[in-house]
Amino acid sequence: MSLIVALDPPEGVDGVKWCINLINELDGVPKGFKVGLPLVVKEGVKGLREVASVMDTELVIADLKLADIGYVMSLITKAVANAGVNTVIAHAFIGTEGALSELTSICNELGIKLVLVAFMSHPGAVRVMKKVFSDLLGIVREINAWGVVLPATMPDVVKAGRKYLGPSFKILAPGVGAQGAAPGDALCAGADYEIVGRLITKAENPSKVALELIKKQEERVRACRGL
Ligand code: NUP
Repeated sequence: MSLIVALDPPEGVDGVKWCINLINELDGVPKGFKVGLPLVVKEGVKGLREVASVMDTELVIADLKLADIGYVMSLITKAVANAGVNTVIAHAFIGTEGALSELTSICNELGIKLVLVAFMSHPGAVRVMKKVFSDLLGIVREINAWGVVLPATMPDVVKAGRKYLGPSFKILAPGVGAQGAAPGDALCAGADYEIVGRLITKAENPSKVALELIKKQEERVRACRGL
């Protein structure tokens, strides 16, 4: 199972109800769910707790893209861990001393998986992130993060990341569907999971679309591995 569903409630809905409906609808289909600021800003940590409590998946991810001093990131991480999250996403560019080293310690203490963003999926990410990509991967390796975010929209970047990091880091690749990447391309390039939001959450029949997507991932992976 290589699908993580991103739950970003749109404007004008009850964010908690919207997420819970989708979680129930997608029961047993994805490997994990990812929520972020669109839910937490709207509904608070209380809302996050309600949503996390109905997730029955291995991965319950808070994508807050933390990018602050260690002390502040620790406060936030403790709050979301208390709300039932088991994985947090932070930016790699903030560096280790005073930031990611402290966050790593807190995550280890709390049993939280840490995922670092080393390259984003939107076109504008190239301008800066391309220049510092190997430094960011170096940070991921140095702090021994559980995983890294690399763009499904740029399979070559995923491939380069896998080559640099080797097999022991998880690669999570957003950008499939609404941002244009095809299902399975990032998996073929070395990703472990593809993160998919709107293609599924805005569908009339989300579970049907999610199951079709998984089928497409499997077909694509079989083809690229020559199976
Ligand atoms: O580089 C990134 N790109 C990206 O889209 C890093 C991310 N974490 N994401 C997240 O993936 C984004 O915040 C959203 O929750 C999800 C993609 O959603 P969609 O474009 O499939 O709707």
